[in-house]
Amino acid sequence: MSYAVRADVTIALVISAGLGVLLGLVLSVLSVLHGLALSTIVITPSQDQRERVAANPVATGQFAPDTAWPLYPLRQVRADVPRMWREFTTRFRKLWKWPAPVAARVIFFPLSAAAVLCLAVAGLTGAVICGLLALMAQISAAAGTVAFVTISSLLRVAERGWCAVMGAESSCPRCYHVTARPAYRCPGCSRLHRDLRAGRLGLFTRRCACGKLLPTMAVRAAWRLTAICQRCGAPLARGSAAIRDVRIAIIGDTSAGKTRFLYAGLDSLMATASQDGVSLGFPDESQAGEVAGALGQLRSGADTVPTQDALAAPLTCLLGSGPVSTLLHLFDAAGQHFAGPRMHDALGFLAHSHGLIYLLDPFAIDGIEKQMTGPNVTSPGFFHATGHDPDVAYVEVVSHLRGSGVRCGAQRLAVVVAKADLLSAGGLDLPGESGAITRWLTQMGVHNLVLSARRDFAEVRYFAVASNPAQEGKPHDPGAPLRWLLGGRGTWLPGDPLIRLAHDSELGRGRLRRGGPRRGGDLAEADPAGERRDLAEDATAEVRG
Ligand SMILES: Nc1nc2c(ncn2[C@@H]2O[C@H](COP(=O)(O)OP(=O)(O)O)[C@@H](O)[C@H]2O)c(=O)[nH]1
Ligand SMILES: [Mg+2]
Ligand SMILES: [Zn+2]
Ligand SMILES: [Zn+2]
Repeated sequence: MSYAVRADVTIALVISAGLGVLLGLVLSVLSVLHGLALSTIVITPSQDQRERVAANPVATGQFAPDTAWPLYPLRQVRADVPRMWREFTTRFRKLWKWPAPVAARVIFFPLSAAAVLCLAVAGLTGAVICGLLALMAQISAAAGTVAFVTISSLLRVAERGWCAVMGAESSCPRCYHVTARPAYRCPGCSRLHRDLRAGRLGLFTRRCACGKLLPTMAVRAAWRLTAICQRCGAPLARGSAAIRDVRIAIIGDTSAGKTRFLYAGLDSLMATASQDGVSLGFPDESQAGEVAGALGQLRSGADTVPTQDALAAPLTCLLGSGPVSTLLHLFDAAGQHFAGPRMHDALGFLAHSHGLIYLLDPFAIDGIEKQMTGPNVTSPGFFHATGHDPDVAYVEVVSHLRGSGVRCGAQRLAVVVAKADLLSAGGLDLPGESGAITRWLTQMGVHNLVLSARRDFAEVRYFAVASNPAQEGKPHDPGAPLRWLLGGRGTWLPGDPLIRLAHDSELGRGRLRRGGPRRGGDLAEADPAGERRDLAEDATAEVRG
């Protein structure tokens, strides 16, 4: 072969190869464009859900994963890369077959050889480009997955930590189910999202199947979406699962004064809260109306009508505002219901309550009339107790609770001697301090209660209350048992008379400066060492002494 021919062949080869590279580039661009944008296979939320259910079948008592768009590196990339490859190989195969007939190749020999070379180079170029792109996509997807898993794990740990420190939970007013993770309803399509934690559907936000962007994590969703009970579907109070949840049950015999105590206690709590500008509201509007009516009646000074029926749902109020507020649920659970058809309902709440208030009707104590003097005692109807011996009633109620698996040992018990104002009118002034009330009850023969309560509960304190409207400095404050139980869960009202007492005392001033309650609308923060409680007790004892 002459030099000139060799040069021509080389030029032809170079041109063919050059055209091949160009063709390979065009093929790759077309494949990427079609594979990733024009004819892409979109993994929809329902397809993603189906795949996950197929991989991990839903067991009884579990729910299928939520329908929201999965994060790109966690699912869609696994559809896009193969799609891009398929686009490239299909296009290349079509081109490869084009100069296929052997006769044509022979007839157009030099040209067909150049075309084959051009296609081979195009295929190689395309394969290298698509291969590199696929590799890069897989590497960044893997890195993205690691980053997402790390961040979502950290977010979950942070959320769990917040809930543990704050005592944040959600409790259902209908079925009393308690959980740290309620469901949320999408405001766009009403679809339920049962697991809104940070994860494969989104770290800080997720896109619902309907396209609506939702916040993730209970601490953020609590204020923007409607929380829903996982068990019965009832809507939960705003802030549920993001703020402290305190559940207190009021138990006692018929006519012991539970309902009146509940509203009087609430009235006192409102007064204490408003002194320091802490708001106290009712998330449920119908309950707000109910409370307004009951408080109106109480404040008018009229004798409240005895209520036979306990509350069907707990009364829920929101103390404070923002992330350090508290949802307080007060449940009026009549003692006789533990033996009746509503037992299951009442026990459902009691099993999850943080504190119990046992209302004791002093007029039901045997021989109380002998303790009283004064003109009122002889007036007709003064002794109007309709209940049983409080000692017997207590033992019955608590044995019912324990028999039903309610963990009394984990709860605080406030034993509240009710109707202290009526006793005063009869010339019997009850002491105000817990130890003195215990001694008085023992003297009155209420031994069983005093002895068993100490054993049955984590902590017991005795109160004497007059369920009357709130008044500054009034004795027998019905808010005191509520504040004590709230304090046990870390919610201290800045205006709490006990705290202010401690604050004013010499002892209190020195110690409160380090961790004293904050002023200005927020509730005081959790009190891990119970320091303020001790202070208040010290100060009370000091003032008394
Ligand atoms: N004066 C006064 N009356 C009370 C007090 N507590 C309850 N009562 C009255 O006792 C009756 C029964 O009270 P109620 O709260 O309905 O009892 P419940 O059945 O335990 O809910 C009502 O007439 C109340 O007005 C109190 O502390 N002082
Ligand atoms: Mg009642
Ligand atoms: Zn939606
Ligand atoms: Zn429920």
